[in-house]
Amino acid sequence: MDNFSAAPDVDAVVIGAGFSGLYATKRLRDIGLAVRAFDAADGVGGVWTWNRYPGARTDSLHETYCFTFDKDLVNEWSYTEIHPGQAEVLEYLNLIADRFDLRRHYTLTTTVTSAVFDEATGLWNFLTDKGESLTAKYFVTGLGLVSAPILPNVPGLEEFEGEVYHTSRWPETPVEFDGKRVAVIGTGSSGVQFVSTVVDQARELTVFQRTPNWVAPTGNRPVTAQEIEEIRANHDEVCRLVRNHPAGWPWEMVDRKCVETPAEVREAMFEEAWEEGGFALLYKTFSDLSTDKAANDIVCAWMAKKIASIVEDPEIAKKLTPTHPYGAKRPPAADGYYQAFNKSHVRLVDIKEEPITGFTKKGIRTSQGEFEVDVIVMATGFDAITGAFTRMDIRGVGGKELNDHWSEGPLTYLGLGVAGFPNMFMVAGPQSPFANLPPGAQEQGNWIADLIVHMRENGIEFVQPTEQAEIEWTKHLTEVAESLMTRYGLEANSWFAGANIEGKPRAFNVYFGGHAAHTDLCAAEAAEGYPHFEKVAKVAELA
Ligand code: NA7
Repeated sequence: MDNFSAAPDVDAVVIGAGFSGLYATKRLRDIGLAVRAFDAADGVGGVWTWNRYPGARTDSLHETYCFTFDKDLVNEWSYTEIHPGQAEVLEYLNLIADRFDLRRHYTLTTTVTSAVFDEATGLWNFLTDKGESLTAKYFVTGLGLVSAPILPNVPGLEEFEGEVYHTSRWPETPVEFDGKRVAVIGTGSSGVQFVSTVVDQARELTVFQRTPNWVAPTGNRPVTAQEIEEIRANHDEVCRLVRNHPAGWPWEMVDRKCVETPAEVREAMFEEAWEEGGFALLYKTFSDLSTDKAANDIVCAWMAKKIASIVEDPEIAKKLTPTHPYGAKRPPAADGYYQAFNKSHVRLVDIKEEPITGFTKKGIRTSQGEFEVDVIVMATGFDAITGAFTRMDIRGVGGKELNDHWSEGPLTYLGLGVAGFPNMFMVAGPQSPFANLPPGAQEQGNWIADLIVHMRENGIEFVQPTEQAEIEWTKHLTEVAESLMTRYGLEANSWFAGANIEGKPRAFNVYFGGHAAHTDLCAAEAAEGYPHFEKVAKVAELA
């Protein structure tokens, strides 16, 4: 809905209607700004409007995959499952939009194609794909980490006569798989969730795997009434735990080393965490799995045995077993994924051995033959983190293109701002923490609103991080990623490192120092009066 058509110039433009954009819109509106917000989808919900594929659900835990700023809402709303499914998260985000009267700010089904800073006016000029242009003083992005989908770079897709879907562009009307021959390309979170969900519907299911993943079970189950009551009664404690956990999880960090623990003890702990599911194996067992390769080798050897114990054919088990460390790339979770490969109608195609060379009328051609199918599901992922930015035309001071500025990978300060792009702020943008998203979106939305209030109170018209701050942040972020298992991300085609796309700059796109450390750094930056930002009254004063 568009309430501002008579007066197109507003204080702030927000792009995105997921957790990040919705909360930023609310906060900016609450500090008195006139806000217009845009989203390409036809509804609010961000990634959850697009990723409707069967099996889509969070790996985050229900009590933390939500905002915490409104205690009444915390006491009124709860998800029904430990790992909420797509429909429920979408329902929650729609509730947020309604409850806080955010819809009136949004123009949906509209893509902002360019954002150009005009030095003459000191304003950002925006153009949309619907031909609208408007100006604003502040530009806030909530573009999402995984919003720019990619397809395999092989020819012939238009020749295929069956159905084709991308998991992130899933239709709203249900897709029937009963009795069909289904191909799935990709074994990231979307691929493994999809496979586990449709395996018993399809007549044949062929999984094309480029890189195997360590797939833990989810541990999903209904949330009990008693759990909801306890969470509400102890909500401050849940918030404290999330605030202090590197990944924004409601868990205390463990302080015990895998390499110092006897084999029987650690195996019992791995088993218990595996049963609990999701990220319990990574976060609830030992503190050195992410930092010490020797410790990581131990948990990987244990998981490899686990896969071998589930998958009956040793050759298939071997193909399904990753060679990269656990955590080098984003580990998915799904129930019954490995078990699916014991079914006679399920095939695994290792495309490192047998590359896909093209699509045909009837299916998929590899170097060794043709696979005839009725449906092709692309679970091939995204030009993650930076893609939604670099697909736009964003230009700052002096016409500087963001694409040029980021030609060797993203450069930001704290993931919040970019040198040369005054009054542009990012929520969950490149170089921000990779963690449970809603707590970070709330922290960062607050931080941006507080900075704008500070600007207003101090006669500051323009802010941007200094180039030096960007260089230091990028250096720190890289050192952190290189000190962890994420350093193996390049070999594992990790999108954390831009390595899932040929030709994309290899650079760490997210901060692995953790949600807690990042929140502390942001708080210190604000408390000290934003020392890493230039703060000026006139455009000409910007360095
Ligand atoms: P991901 O995690 O990027 O997974 C994409 C998968 O598709 C992954 O297995 C890729 O292999 C594979 N892929 C990508 N391009 C190709 C081509 N050209 N041919 C064959 N296979 C390919 O995306 P998801 O949607 O699963 O998950 C994204 C995030 O959303 C997830 O991590 C959560 O944070 C939520 P690769 O591993 O790159 O070799």
